[in-house]
Amino acid sequence: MSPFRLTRTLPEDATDSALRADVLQGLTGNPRTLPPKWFYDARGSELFEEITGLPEYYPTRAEREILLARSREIAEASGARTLIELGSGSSEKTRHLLDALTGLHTYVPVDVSESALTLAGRALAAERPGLNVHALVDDFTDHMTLPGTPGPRLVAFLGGTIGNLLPAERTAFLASVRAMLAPGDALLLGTDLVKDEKVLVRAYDDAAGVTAAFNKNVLTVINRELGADFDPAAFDHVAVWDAEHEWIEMRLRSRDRQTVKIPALNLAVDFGAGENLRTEVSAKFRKERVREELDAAGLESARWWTDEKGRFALSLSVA
Ligand code: AVJ
Repeated sequence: MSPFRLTRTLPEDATDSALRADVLQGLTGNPRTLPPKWFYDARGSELFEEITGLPEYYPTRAEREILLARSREIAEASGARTLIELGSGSSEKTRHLLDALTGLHTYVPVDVSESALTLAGRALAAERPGLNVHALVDDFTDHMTLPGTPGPRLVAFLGGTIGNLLPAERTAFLASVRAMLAPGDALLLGTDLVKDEKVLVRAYDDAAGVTAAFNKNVLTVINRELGADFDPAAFDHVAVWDAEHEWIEMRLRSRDRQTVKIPALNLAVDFGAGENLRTEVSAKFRKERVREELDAAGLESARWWTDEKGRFALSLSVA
């Protein structure tokens, strides 16, 4: 049994005040929006796990294929003694990387979900004698404080979650990652790639309706946390491809005119019939754009791998 430590940088009530601020800002704006991070309560995380196994949702399988084939190369290129994983969740895909990183001293999973970190972190520490697991409860889109661990460091941001950030947020995020790195450290980034529109839309609007349930779950979160009276059945799940921005947009479309009350915010929100609430942007990338954005952040692209079908990419860039 190796050491397992958990540090909470995020104050206990940060989640609550951030949710209030996000809901207030997002539902009073035009168009109405909600940030995707609020999908992931226990039920939402369960639904996302289910999504990753759907026939239409290829990104998880494509990324796993790359990790399986390339973990050794990634390990050799980075020589990492510390692996920091942003948005680690269940740490499931990371196992291939952990197996390949033979000189690894410390694994730092970072997530806003303390329960996911404790579960995954304890299991890993038990399985891997000699590996220090130092979990961090933190919001990696804010400024992060990392424990002092030996370099070289490898920061992994997998799953294509960078696509949830809007372009300006992405620029700020990459700059903050760059600021955590010393010369010789590296970033391993997972990005979903631009492809046929039908394939993309199906991945976000599956036949079994799991993504629809995942999308509507954010309303349940707001009902529970802020005492709101959203009726999930009064909204339709919508997934559209925005060709100009090259992103998938998930929306909840109000079926009829309705007013939703949010007592904790002293707010009543009117929705017109057919009015959209944007709940997620999932940007898709091209190789040149990934390279440009990394470059602009002061990260030099070193390697680029895709799955056999060219649907998803992992890139390794160095500080
Ligand atoms: C977890 C952000 C990578 O954007 O594909 C899955 C979330 N949303 N189906 C994605 C998601 C709808 C997913 N990420």
